[in-house]
Amino acid sequence: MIFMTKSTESKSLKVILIGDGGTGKTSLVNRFIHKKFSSIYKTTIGVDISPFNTVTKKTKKPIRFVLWDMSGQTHFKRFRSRFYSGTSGAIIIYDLTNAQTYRNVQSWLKECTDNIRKQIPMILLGNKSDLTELRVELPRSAYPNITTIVTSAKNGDNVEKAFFQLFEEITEEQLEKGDQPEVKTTHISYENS
Ligand SMILES: Nc1nc2c(ncn2[C@@H]2O[C@H](COP(=O)(O)OP(=O)(O)O)[C@@H](O)[C@H]2O)c(=O)[nH]1
Ligand SMILES: [Mg+2]
Repeated sequence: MIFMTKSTESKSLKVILIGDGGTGKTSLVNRFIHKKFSSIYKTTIGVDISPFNTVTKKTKKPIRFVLWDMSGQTHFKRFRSRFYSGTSGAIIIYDLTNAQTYRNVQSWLKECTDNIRKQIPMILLGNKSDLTELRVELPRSAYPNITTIVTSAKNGDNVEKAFFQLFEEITEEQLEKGDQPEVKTTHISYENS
């Protein structure tokens, strides 16, 4: 389902899901929101936006989170900067059976810092833990500064735990403000000649 949230609506917090195509971003959102799983692989075109209301321990009142699930195949730069704009938290996903998706976490992290330019809560998910036979050896703690959780969108292992781990890391200040639309400013400097 694709629809837009208007900035005039009540405060909401944007959480993005990023990572290589095929790692399970769409499946994780499906598991978390609809409690189901499908093995039919549909490439996400553009972005799927799923609003979700929950109460966090910090706020004790309902908060509206909006999950943004982007296609890994979307290469347009302008689209991407809009995708990242106003993000309060990020979930980065790799596939436990595919070492390249783990190495690529590095470039996803870089894309985040390049586009967001402020510290936001982030979490790293190693997905497809149900495929124990296919799991590959990965360099441990390649990303030491980010909490890593092993999940399965297929059987649901750790999925709720992972999303809530991130929701709880959202700060009071972020909750207070909600999404802040990006303000574009032009800097003009004058030089004395
Ligand atoms: N076995 C298994 N397959 C998964 C899991 N998560 C996703 N998949 C499968 O991996 C493929 C890609 O998943 P998808 O959610 O579309 O990935 P996305 O491109 O990152 O959105 C699909 O065939 C899914 O059914 C999982 O936890 N376990
Ligand atoms: Mg997808």
